[in-house]
Amino acid sequence: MIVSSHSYSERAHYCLSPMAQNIFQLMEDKQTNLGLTADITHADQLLEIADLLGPELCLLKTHIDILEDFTPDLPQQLRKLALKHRFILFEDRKFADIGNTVKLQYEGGIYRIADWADVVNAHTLPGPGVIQGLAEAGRKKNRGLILLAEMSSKGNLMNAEYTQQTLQLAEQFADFVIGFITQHAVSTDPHWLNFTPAVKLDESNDKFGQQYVTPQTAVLENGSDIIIAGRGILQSDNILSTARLYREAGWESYLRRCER
Ligand code: S5P
Repeated sequence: MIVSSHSYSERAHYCLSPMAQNIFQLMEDKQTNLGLTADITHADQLLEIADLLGPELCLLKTHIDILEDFTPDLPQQLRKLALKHRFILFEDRKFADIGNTVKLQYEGGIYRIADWADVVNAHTLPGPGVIQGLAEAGRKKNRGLILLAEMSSKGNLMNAEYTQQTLQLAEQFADFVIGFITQHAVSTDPHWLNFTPAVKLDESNDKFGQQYVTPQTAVLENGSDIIIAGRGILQSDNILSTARLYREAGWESYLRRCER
């Protein structure tokens, strides 16, 4: 796959989705392509980290359902921080059901995800209905959807054909789908955002088969646009200085890619 050497702001012009446009522009303006996966189980700690690391990030990825002490006002506090530091809120919900069900899960329940998450993600296994259901709730709020095209976990079942079929589904909903969770750029089309989780400065695995790549490999070799790091930052001694290292590594790699 030939990786796009266009700048993020150039790529913003190709987007049909206002959310994708916004993310490309935000990255260029703020000079960061770093996302943080905030797999944190207590609200006060989540808010504290979001406030501390917010200036370094283009995106904060949450798993809202792992919080031990969720309260309905928490999402609004996260939104305030997202506004203060200018980052995108991505709820990593991985919807994977029929359209009617995912719409209910997206809009309702105790989390009311559609009210606060700028972007969410979904598996394409159920077919186009999962996207249609989410789009019915998300389009009117100008939200964006990311499709899982490749996963980082060892032994996952997403083969090359699945990834290509996911791209084809995305193309049918290009005003709402903004890109992919993927380990490699899925298309040469410049408007798709490639989000890569499982990024770590030292390549390693965890005991459950998580497989990490470095920021350099992700951006320069694999064509990632947004690197998303979690434990690599959160388990370090000084999370702010570590986040800055990740930010630098991601941004340098992007600049080098643009020079190609
Ligand atoms: O393929 C994937 C897709 C996702 S969204 N592999 C992943 O690890 N993720 C998510 O990224 C996962 O749910 C977790 O929130 C994060 C990885 O965290 P880390 O601590 O291993 O960096």
